[in-house]
Amino acid sequence: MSLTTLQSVDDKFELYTNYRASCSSRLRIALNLKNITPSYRYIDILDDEQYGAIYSRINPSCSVPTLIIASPDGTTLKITQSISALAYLEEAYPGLYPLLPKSIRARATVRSLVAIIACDTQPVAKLRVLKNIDTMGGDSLSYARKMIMEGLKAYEITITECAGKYSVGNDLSLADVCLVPAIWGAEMFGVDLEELPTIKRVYDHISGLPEVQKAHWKRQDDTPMELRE
Ligand SMILES: N[C@@H](CCC(=O)N[C@@H](CS)C(=O)NCC(=O)O)C(=O)O
Repeated sequence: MSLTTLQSVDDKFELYTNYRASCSSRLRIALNLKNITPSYRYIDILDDEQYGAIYSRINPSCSVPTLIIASPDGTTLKITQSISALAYLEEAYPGLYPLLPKSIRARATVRSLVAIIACDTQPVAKLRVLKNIDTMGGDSLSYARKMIMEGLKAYEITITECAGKYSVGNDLSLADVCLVPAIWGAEMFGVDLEELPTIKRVYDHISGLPEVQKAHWKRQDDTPMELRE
């Protein structure tokens, strides 16, 4: 048995999450693909629990997710950023459903796509930004739709060159892990995906995977009953 397999069996994972948070969904999908089952801790971001005394000490950015890994030697690692957590999982358990391609050129493309979602799109349309726009009397819904569409268009143009079954070639990668929750968010805001044919084709393919279905925001233990599927 390889060391990586042993690590995956022996480490204990705790994921602070929220059903509708796309950044948490990235981790739920990646952990499902790697067949790692964490203990879930639910943070109600609609009720500002992320700013509460307890959680703000766990994650000083007052956001989800937070991934905590406890190893059998008694050491604990806390990761407070989703992309850092995804990178850690790739590096610590390379044998478990690799989500980075072998080619360093393809890896660069995957990382560009991850950044389009995680740096250029989600941060400008996150809950606290939209709440501030509302407070200032703006139209947060139109703003969110516009920013999400701009980000997804950049993703669409980029993958037109490199998509196969998935965003980059025929292997599922971290780009897809970030794309899927972005599409769930886009759907919540009523963004029309018909303008994004390559994304739609890739998304339709990925969304059928059982690991992705299980991570869907409508199927989490903290999903309100009226929104569950
Ligand atoms: N860069 C952070 C962003 C985390 C983030 O923005 N999380 C959102 C949910 S997707 C959140 O907690 N929002 C609560 C808020 O905006 O107050 C990461 O990738 O982990």
